[in-house]
Amino acid sequence: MINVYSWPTPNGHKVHIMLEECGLHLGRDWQAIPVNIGTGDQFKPEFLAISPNNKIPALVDPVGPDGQPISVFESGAILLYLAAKTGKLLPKTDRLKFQVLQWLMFQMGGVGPMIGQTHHFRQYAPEKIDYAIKRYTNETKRLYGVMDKQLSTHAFIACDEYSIADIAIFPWLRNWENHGIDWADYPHLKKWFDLISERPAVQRGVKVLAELRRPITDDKAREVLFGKTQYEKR
Ligand SMILES: N[C@@H](CCC(=O)N[C@@H](CS)C(=O)NCC(=O)O)C(=O)O
Repeated sequence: MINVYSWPTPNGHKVHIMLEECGLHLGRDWQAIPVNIGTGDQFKPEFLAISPNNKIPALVDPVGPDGQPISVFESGAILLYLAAKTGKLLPKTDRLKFQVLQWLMFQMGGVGPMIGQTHHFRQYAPEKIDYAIKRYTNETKRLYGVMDKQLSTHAFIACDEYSIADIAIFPWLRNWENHGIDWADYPHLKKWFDLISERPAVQRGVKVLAELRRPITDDKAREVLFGKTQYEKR
């Protein structure tokens, strides 16, 4: 049984969706172990032992590539690990594989971090800082524009095959209402978004642990995620 240490956030959803897309089923092949990032589970020594950056998701597979147990953190690395393990969702030819990898990196280095900041300054920051809201909202709109343009000539984000790049990006756009986005400006991206939303494995994946999610409004969660606890030296 693969253990996924996770929480119902975009980075957690990527892995839940990937497992289901690969034909690995929740309860049979894998289980989700909740790491409540609002109460500080991510700082427990046993979690830090597999995820030293104190972030979900992390995966522990009792049967790694050499038959020995393996743990992997960073959602992009986990998607690559599962693609290698199952032979799915990463094209075999180098040309297509690198197309997918570049869009995966685009998500990991751009879409995730930037939309994360947009969300932070629009939703969570205790003061409304106009400069930060504009800076990250504009950057988010720019990234939506890049994806819209790419999807005007490709069926999926990296190429004409569904891949781990689509799985990495999709969960980050589910919160589009909080990103200052008008879908009318991104028709190709909207079409892709609707198509991915309809996939049964995606629908199963986004439900995993969903009942545990709480809005980050209490002082404890803010302190853990954005205050003293987050920045303690460990
Ligand atoms: N680059 C990391 C980012 C992971 C990440 O930011 N996880 C968030 C939830 S989406 C988290 O665990 N936050 C807890 C914390 O910052 O203490 C990945 O893609 O896995």
